[in-house]
Amino acid sequence: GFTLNVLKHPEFRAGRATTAFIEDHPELFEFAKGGDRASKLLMYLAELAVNGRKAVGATGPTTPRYAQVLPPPVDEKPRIGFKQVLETSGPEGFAKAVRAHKGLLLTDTTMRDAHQSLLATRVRTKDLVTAAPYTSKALHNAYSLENWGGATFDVALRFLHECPWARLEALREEIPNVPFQMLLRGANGVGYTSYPDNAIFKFCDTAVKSGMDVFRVFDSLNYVDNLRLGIDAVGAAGGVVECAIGYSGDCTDDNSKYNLEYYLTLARQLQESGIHVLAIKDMAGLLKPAAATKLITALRDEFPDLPIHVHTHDTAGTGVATYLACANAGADAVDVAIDSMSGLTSQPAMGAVVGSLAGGHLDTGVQLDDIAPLIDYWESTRVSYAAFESGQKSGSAEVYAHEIPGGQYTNMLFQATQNGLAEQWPAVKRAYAEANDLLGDIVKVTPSSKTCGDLAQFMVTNGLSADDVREKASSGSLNFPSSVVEFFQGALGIPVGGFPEPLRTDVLRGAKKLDETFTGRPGAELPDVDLEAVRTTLEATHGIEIDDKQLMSAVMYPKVFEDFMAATTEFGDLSALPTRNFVEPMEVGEEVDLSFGQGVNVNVKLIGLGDLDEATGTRECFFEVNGFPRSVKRLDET
Ligand code: 3PY
Ligand code: ZN
Repeated sequence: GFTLNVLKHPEFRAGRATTAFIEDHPELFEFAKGGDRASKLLMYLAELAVNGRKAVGATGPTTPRYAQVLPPPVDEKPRIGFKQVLETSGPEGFAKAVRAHKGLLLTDTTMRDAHQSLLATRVRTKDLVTAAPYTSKALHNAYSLENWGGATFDVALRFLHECPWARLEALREEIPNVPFQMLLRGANGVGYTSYPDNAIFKFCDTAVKSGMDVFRVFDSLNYVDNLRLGIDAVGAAGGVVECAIGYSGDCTDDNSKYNLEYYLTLARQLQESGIHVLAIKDMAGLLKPAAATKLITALRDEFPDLPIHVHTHDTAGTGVATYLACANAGADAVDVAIDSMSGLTSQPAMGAVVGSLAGGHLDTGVQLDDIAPLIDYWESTRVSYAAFESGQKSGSAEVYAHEIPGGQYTNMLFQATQNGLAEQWPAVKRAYAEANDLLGDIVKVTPSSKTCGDLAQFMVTNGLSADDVREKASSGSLNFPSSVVEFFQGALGIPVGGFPEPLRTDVLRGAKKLDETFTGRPGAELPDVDLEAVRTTLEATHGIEIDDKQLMSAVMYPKVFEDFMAATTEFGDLSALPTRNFVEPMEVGEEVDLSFGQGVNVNVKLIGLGDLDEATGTRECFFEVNGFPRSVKRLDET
């Protein structure tokens, strides 16, 4: 560490130091309190300077220098929105108002799925909150803003070193009028595997208390028992239960196991479970316009009072056409992203949907002129996340064959490219389709999509065809990825139509897990977690009071939470750092302005890096802070 020596300050030495000195230089006062925010930030800058970008998990291209284009300030009071309907009439009243609304309603996914699909979920709270006041104005009449859940929870803690709950509360503070929406992985919460039931209940309750409104509940296999657990937990918390059916295959094909009858039967079961809204979750972008017309028309006819909300990804480029078909068939709401964060594996562009329906009976009520500043803001903000762009250049209708979900597609492409296996990418896509066949043609979304992706990579790496896999599995000579073994153990639940045999038995026998299987809902076999015991342990470890939010972070991600606590102890609150400097190590001679709010800015310049100290394994980083020399020692892990 280091300490600022106020006594060495030239003005102080010259005898001019009075209380006014501290008032004129609050940043120095900050620095003088050992363990303060600015000195911790210097430690983060030193970490990047010494060890590169690993703290943030960035491997893509160097971040260009580009100024953020800020949205205009908002000085009027927020207009009344659906959040107020929810507050006064509850989830049922909200559902009624949505059904009664004449135009097509929009959900803006920019703050969750769009950046999960395009930028590896890396968008920071700081950049979300900057857009918040203006978003609250331009989208005052939206169905919701999807801004939480899915992978954002994990990534915030793991890579952004920030608290997901603080994000939720900060956004709520700025946006009082539009409902917030999150993606809940049913019995898997915001994780990758079943949690004890009481953990899911407590998680939903805590989320509602922190400002969450609409919970889109899904299950990776559309397994109704898993879905019901999520439905019950959200219902008990007082949230809007928006239950999603994952869309697979093509419902115009009567011979497919995912035909119209499949969806209608599932929707009936969900309606009986007490949902407020039905969502069609087309996570890969497979729902073509004709199929959309058929599916939504049939659902609308059978469930006249149930709001229908459609989610797609624009992977093939058919998203807007699909949404227009959905709207015309009676869907109430669709998911779009601000144009500069849309398209490809993200959601279709908001402006395209708004423009297409403007002036007609389905007019969205959103004005293109109003969203223009958000398009500029996100276009400029996205530049600072260049290190997380996947490099995908165009959409492709190949998705109808491989069915890779949007977020996973960019993720796998990015990894293949970073690992120097870009030329294997076509083989991975083909293998993904074969892996899906081997697994029995499953619904593929987190975490079942990971199982399928792992099997595909395994096949490509080992040069195995589907037949090879079947043969070698029967002779017990394959060491399958653990996610594949767990899938066959029933750890995700039971897939539509059951498990494929003899592959299931072969895989389980090979892994010596034949007698370690789940028979129904996996979470039903887990004992409740003793939440108060976990809290007590955390309080003892960290020497602080642990609130429900921290408790639920730790229950969802025990190891990641510990790393997060260690990182915040070390680096503190990183929000004063511009995103470029959060991602990119400073170059020698480079300066950065840290803004601590209330006009307090601290200028930091990197002067140089010392030689490796063989004895301690550290390297000294020399900075100038507001012109004064400071140095920090950092363990060199390169
Ligand atoms: C997630 O689970 O994070 C998803 O986005 C699934 O579509
Ligand atoms: Zn999605």
